[in-house]
Amino acid sequence: MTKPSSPLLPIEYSVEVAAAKARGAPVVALESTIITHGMPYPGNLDMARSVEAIIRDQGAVPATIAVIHGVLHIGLDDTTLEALARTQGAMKLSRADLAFALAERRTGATTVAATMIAAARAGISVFATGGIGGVHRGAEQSFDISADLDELARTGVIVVCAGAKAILDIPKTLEVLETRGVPVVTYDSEDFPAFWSRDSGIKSPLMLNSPAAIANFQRMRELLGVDGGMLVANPVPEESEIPREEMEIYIARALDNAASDGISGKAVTPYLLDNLYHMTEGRSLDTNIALVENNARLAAEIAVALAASKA
Ligand code: PSU
Ligand code: MN
Repeated sequence: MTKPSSPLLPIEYSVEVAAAKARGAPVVALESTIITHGMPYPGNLDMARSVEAIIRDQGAVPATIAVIHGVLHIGLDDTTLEALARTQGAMKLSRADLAFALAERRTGATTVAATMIAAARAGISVFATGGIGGVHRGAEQSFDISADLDELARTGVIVVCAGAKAILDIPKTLEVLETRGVPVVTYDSEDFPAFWSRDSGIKSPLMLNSPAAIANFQRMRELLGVDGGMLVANPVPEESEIPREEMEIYIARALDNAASDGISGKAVTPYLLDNLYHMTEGRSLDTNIALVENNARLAAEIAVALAASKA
């Protein structure tokens, strides 16, 4: 690990990320909530390692982001990555509490929102995840809308995901993104994907079919002075998808369980993902890993294209 780069903010770059930044090489940020709250050990560690390898194979450098004992890490070495994957009880950090974990020297994983903040602070413009948080079903009662959506509206990072998780209300999620001026670009498909399934039944607002075209769109936004993030939705590969109709049955049951167990707030998404994992006997996890790997590849290609367009 390198020395902290700021005497004030406790931020630390991995050797690999610091070197990439110094030579202007493309970097792809990765979140860590998916590791600590999204998947069980050891599948979470396998996933974290394989997405990093995929990004390197594409000629970019991975920067997994997490708070370890009060230090904001931009890039984790393998020992730290493994320790995080085994950690029980890490905080799930978003915009509201990222700084709290630093101030109180806590260990926490970053959600999409917190990873975007950290990536922007570190000068990283592309980020790969599984699925963003969004408007939950029944949000008109619960008011549960992920802070990920607000972050996409305000922070200038391209987030590559496999759509919004199908546990959410996808039409309402797209409505909020439209209201907040977040471009939603589906990669090489007309249909906005639903995480485990390639198609949500809803047309994507925008469509592009090459990393260069996505980089070019981003350049145009910058030239126009339009700030905020961009959402790139990348459908899960066909061979790994679980059909939407099948997934809906499990999701309905998982939502019933969440209601009867009185789950609310930050616990909702991890609870539902864990329920689905058990109901599908691990298939939802295999799909989740496949889609994150697919997103890591596309994010690296976009980062490479962006770096080429700036050269
Ligand atoms: N993608 C996954 N698994 C996850 C997540 C994304 O494949 O667990 C996490 C992300 O960190 C995202 C969070 O920000 O779920 C959304 O949580 P909430 O709905 O509480 O905002
Ligand atoms: Mn929420």
